[in-house]
Amino acid sequence: MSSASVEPANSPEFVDDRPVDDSFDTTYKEKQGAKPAMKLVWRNIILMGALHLAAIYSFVLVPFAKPLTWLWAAFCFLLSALGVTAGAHRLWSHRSYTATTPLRVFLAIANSMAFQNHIYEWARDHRVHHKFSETDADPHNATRGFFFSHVGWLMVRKHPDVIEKGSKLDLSDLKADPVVMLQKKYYKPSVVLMCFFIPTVVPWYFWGESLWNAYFITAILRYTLVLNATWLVNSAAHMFGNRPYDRWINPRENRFVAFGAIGEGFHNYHHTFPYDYSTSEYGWRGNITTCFIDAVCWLGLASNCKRVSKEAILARRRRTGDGSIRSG
Ligand code: ST9
Ligand code: ZN
Ligand code: ZN
Repeated sequence: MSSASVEPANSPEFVDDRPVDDSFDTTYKEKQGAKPAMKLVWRNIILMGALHLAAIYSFVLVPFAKPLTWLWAAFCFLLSALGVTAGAHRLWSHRSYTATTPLRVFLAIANSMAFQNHIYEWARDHRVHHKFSETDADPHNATRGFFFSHVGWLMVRKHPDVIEKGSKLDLSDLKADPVVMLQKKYYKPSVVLMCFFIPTVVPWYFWGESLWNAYFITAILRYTLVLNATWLVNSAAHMFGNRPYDRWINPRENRFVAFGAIGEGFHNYHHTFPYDYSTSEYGWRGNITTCFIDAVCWLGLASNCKRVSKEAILARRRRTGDGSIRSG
């Protein structure tokens, strides 16, 4: 595996030789005066409500399903989670490592299984989240409360500043990636196939599971669990936990979230060093996504993993951390 150590102090993030537009912008100031009224999107409220009711019903079916169906659901969880963590997040939003075309195709397919908006939209919203974190221009601004940052932001029209600031981001690297653009073009059919059809049909065809159980457990329940594990990064990991790297920002280290989100809950570290491919100081510990990226590097499918040096982490902890990590 090839890896590159990056110094954190004011270091720009690079796509090859160009910066990635995901660093916190200290110059942005929220507009003075009354905030625009919240506009509810009833279609999303109803669909999200129905999805969660169906997920609760799916729990009841779990004991009646075959053990192979449970394993398949766990596998689909992992695959769709990797499409978000190793794909949309660490590769496409932050360019924290480089991936070959076969790996990018795999991650884009896995990402469609997660059905969390296409990669282009996900990465654009995520860059604007890092750049304008906890302000009006942050799509899931956690200062608007747990519910808003968890799921509420998907049920209302965006604050105009999100769109205004987002439209000024440099997304040329995403536009230049044919895999990202192809997934964008065929997003709807790819979601029907990967998020719903394949998860449902495989248990029915290969081990005789009922289509009913397969649909509710491996499509609906698995999808809802991946969504909530992801959303907890925006809500819980912006509110609960320590801030060993930067006590002046909201994002926290939250091991519970890291477990559910296969390594993405070390959020104080991640907002301090967004270009680190591991999103954590601790490598493989609690971080299936880092294990995956290291494995694909070993296979020759990825390279150029950016990592912050131990010395730089220590210096940053001493300079801006909350002192919650004492050793080292
Ligand atoms: C979902 C996404 O769940 C989850 C993302 C989570 C992120 C987590 C990050 C944490 C770190 C990583 C951890 C990973 C952990 C994974 C663990 C796995 C186990 N800039 O959008 P519209 C433009 S999705 C620039 O309609 P409204 C836009 O292009 C779930 N431009 O805004 C468009 O322009 P045009 C499924 C922007 O009307 C126009 O504005 N999906 C930006 O305000 C209007 O766009 C859903 O539930 C921007 N940032 O509606 C709902 N944003 O017209 C999907 C927008 O020219 N979303 N524009 O094309 C929606 O229905 C709507 O977006 C809305 C807002 C109702 C939320
Ligand atoms: Zn965040
Ligand atoms: Zn990020």
